[in-house]
Amino acid sequence: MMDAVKRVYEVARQRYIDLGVDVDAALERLSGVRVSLQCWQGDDVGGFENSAGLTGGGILATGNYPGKALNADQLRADADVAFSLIPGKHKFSLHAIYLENGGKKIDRDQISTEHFQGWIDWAKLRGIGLDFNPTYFSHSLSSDGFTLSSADSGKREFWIRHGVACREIAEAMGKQLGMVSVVNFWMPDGYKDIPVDRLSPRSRMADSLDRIFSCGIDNRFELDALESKLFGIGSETYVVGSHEFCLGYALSRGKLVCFDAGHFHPTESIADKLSSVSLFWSEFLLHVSRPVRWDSDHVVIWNDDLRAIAEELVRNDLLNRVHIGLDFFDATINRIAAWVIGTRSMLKALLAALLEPIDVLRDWELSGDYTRRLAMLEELKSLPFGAIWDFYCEKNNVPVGAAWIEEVKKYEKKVLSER
Ligand code: RNT
Ligand code: ZN
Repeated sequence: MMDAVKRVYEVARQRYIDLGVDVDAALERLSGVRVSLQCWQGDDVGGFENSAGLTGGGILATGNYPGKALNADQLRADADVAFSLIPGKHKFSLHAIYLENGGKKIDRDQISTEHFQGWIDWAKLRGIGLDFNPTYFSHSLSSDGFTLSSADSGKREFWIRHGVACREIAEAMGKQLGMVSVVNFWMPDGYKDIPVDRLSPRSRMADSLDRIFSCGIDNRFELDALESKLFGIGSETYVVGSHEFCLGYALSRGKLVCFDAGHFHPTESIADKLSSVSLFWSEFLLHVSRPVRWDSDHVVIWNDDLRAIAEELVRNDLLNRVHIGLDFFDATINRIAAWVIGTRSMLKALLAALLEPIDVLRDWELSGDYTRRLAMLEELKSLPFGAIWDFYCEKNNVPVGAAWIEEVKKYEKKVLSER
């Protein structure tokens, strides 16, 4: 261990201990958290079905930074670099379009575990978990903006078959990896302009989901979540899978809800939702993202929004009940760096929350001493957090501080620039 890192750590640790914080326990708890890195940051949500890339669905990756992954081997190699720069053991979240089809066209309702076996073997070797996402966008049968809620029963059946196939694949992943695989259902269905019938699409969507979930899947290995959204590009006025739809559906059917930080009104924070959810759900999923003026999916940074999410998870003891997924796709910067920045930020936010002297803060709140509460929350911000974080990185054999950037740059020069 680098002497300086250790020395500064010891001093910093004492500062936290003086406030009554158990630093060793905080580091121990952090090492048990698995963050799910979204595969789609690696290639701008393109996938390997064909070369068309992301089309439709109301989401958009902007930028043309060179060197994106063009096939599964490249994406795995890139993810390996990211994982080597992030402390701890984590998960990788795949979308159905990241199949390995051996050059043959396999439509979405025909996919099966064999098309993802390469991913499962890779994950197993590295001790990482896999999560899964059906892909309800970038397809000719979703180009009118409707999938599971389509009025066209043929289309709806196709997308139901897709959902069923995805759950079976995820169950196989979970079984082989010995770790539950969360399947997140996000459907872009919606109208650009004012509909006269808001009910029928929602009723068809609920029906389709019921059909998908009626297949017996072992919940020890696979869990389903529903991700709501306020609006998308092209679905500005009406989204079938709104917050209330997803909340009601999930609660009545025993499914998880997924909260994406960019899917609500710009001033609405998902942090405040977590305590309520914790009363009615045993587990839930997050899509940690960073909206900038809209659901822009910027790389997650350690800002107040992220801090608030982490604080709610820690203060309410939810780390064992939350599945933390990341969801951003920035194509203007090195994509591996994007993963590393976002995941390290998420972990930093969690560590900072774990280092709060929460008992004393709670006492002050209960006794009405809001002056002390606010004063302490401000003072905590300038404690020597960085020294604890650096120590954690070093302990986990990943670069301390900005040193990781050089690793990414080396890989960029050697590998990415040759693509
Ligand atoms: C879209 C949703 C969804 C996607 C991914 C690619 O608004 O956030 O989670 O970003 O499935
Ligand atoms: Zn999302």
